[in-house]
Amino acid sequence: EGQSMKELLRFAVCWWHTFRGTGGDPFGPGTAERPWEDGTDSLDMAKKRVEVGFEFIEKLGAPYYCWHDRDVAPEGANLKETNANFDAIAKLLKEHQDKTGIKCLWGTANLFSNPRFMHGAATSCNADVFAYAAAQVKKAIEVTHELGGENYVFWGGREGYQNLYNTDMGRELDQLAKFMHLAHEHAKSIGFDGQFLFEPKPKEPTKHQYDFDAAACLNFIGRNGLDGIVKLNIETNHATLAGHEMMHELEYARLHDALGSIDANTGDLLLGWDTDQFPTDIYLTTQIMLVILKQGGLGSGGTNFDAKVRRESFEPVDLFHAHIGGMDAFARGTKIAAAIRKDGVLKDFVKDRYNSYDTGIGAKIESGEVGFKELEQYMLDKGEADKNKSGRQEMLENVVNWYL
Ligand code: GLO
Ligand code: NI
Ligand code: NI
Ligand code: NI
Repeated sequence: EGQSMKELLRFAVCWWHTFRGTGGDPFGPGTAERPWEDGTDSLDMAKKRVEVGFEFIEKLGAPYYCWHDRDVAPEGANLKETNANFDAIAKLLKEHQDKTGIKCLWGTANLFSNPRFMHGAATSCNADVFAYAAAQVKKAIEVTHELGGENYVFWGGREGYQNLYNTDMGRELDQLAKFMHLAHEHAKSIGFDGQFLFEPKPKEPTKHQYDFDAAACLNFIGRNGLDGIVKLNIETNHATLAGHEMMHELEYARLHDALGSIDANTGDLLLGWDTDQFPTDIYLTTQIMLVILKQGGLGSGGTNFDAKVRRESFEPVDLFHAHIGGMDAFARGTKIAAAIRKDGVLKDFVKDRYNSYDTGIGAKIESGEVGFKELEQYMLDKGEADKNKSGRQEMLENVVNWYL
């Protein structure tokens, strides 16, 4: 549809799973063989990972990468040291970007791992923690800007609560809104015009996440004057944890002009948590691409593989196979989605399904010229609603034709 697949998909490799993933889970330590790792979180190790990481992304041929501050650079003894570590790594990342042409799709701050965030970050009951989170996000936005990042993500890992008896929800929501406005002000002041993105996710880690799903985020955005300032980064496994299909979340975001980017992965039907598996299901990628093509692409967003190899996949080469499989599934899904759009059957069917709004009482509802009184009179005169307007038979025939 006028865009090359590369321009459209804008694949990104995520730093955290790909280069920091160990295969550890709550029941046991890491299993992954990562020959370059020395088992420390030192600055030297972080530098080594930049070499390995860029070699990997370049060999894979992915145009973008994404990071959290703490997966690229280690935390120091205090904020000053932490920022100095980050600066040293940012310089190295920039050199590698310039050398390879690989670009930063987005940066973000990890406001969920350190114990200081146990009661939240922006929504913490402790003002010192709010200040720390602000300082951390300030720095992460600045580094994203230095690296030419095209977006900046906020996944509110600890922005939620467990129990309302000890939580002032109204106050926490206001704090989060204040935090977002301060972040926006700072971004403007340094000339960073990358898109801010919320990443909705329910249940993990807090019971009641304020950013539960696209609808919850959009309500928060609209209510707090953040329209357009914050769009959404939609992740498949988060959609399914919220009880939605990925396609629903994407379309809901798109209709609100808020579909910014995607975290491409998939969940597991039988496992109830965010398993972050690589997407290989062509039906899933077709659905995703139907919405993305309808929007005409993701703009500054992209397709970030927020995905990890299984605990049993311990050899480094598995990281290549996994990404290639994901890219292939998206390429095939794109072709199928483009073909579905080109033959127009689905579009015509949907149009046909609502055609009772083209004339008669439907047209009057559309134009707003009737109220409840007139609608009641219409039904009183008519007696019974005509239910057979769905074009269901033609739809079934067309679906059968596609599968044949
Ligand atoms: C966790 C999220 C996470 C985000 C990233 C941005 O479930 O998917 O990986 O994508 O942390 O903060
Ligand atoms: Ni994610
Ligand atoms: Ni996730
Ligand atoms: Ni994730």
